Amino acid sequence: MAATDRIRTVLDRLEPPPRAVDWSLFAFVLAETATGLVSFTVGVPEGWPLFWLHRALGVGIVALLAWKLARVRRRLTDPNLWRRSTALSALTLVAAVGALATGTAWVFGLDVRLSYWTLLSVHVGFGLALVPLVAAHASTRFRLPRRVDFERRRTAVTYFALLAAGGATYRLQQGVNDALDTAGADRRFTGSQPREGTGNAAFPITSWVADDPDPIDRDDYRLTVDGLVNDPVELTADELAAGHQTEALLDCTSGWYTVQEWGGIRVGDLLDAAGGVEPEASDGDAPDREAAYVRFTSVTGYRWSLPLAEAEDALLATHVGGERLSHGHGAPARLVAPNRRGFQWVKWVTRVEVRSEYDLGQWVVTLVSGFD
Ligand SMILES: Nc1nc2c(c(=O)[nH]1)N[C@H]1C(S)=C(S)[C@@H](COP(=O)(O)O)O[C@H]1N2
Ligand SMILES: [Mo]
Repeated sequence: MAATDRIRTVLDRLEPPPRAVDWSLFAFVLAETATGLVSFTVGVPEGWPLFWLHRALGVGIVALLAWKLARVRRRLTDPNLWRRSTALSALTLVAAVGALATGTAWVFGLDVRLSYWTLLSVHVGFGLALVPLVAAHASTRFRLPRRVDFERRRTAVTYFALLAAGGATYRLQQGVNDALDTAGADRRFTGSQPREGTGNAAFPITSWVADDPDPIDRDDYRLTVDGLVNDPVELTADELAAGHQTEALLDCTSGWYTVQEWGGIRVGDLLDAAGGVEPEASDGDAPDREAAYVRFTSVTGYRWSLPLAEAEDALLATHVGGERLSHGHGAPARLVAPNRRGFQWVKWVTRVEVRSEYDLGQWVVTLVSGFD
């Protein structure tokens, strides 16, 4: 028996009931969206299972989609069966295939770039478009899931097999990358591809949505350090170029990473320059505001906070690879936050503020800053 026939037999045997396939597709797409979005916030290697789950679910979707298409094919190919909702179905299919194809191509190291848009950004675009499309598509043919569709033991086996096959496929794929030495072989656990070299020119300038300020005049520039510190100060660009060096890896969610030697001032030293963090009240009355976070705000309003201890070890960088930071990379000063994803490395920092509260608003501000 040919290999493809064998795969087909296994697939036929595992095929869940139609309604289970439909609802599973819905659930898998939601799970892909969740794992995909959450993965954007993960920069430490211990987070790898999340990325694997995302890939395994993707392979699962391929199988589910194959079953589904085998069943409904004629509704798409036979004009007599076309309904109003057929266009929506076709669009949903396009988005699904687009997301799967770009995700797969990315894993193999295909590196097509449109300015700073990588194939991974296109993958994210298809994925985000898919959510409302799948929801609308499901509502045109809404049928509640029934217990019987999911009750058979074989269905449970199917899902286990789908995820296992997903993981195995991905493992196999890594072997192919290594053997053929594709660009995909150098990817980090986050999926990001390397950008080699040192200094400003070695890596792309990436702004998260619309942040694009005018260059900051170095002589006029002042960094404000305030909030829960003893003596708020303003520092010049020269005062920030304190010569503290640290090697750190910048990993952008659009799919690239670079390792650079960054120079500047340790944030702990910066806070010392502002008289240190306000001490807890030692007398009877408990402090109502206890220093817990440090917030870094850009001239554009873009901002991110780090927990105090982590922030103290972070760097406010004025230099990269021995060169003064270029405007695009955040001159006069940008945050270097090791183990955090690139979008948290605030550029053009003009204010460093010690705060007591977590800043929920930063999640929105990073998306909308720069829009007038
Ligand atoms: N103020 C501001 N800082 C920002 C951004 C932004 O849009 N505005 N983009 C972030 C993103 S998404 C990344 S990956 C890094 C990229 O840094 P680079 O442009 O120096 O490569 O900066 C981060 N800092
Ligand atoms: Mo990024």
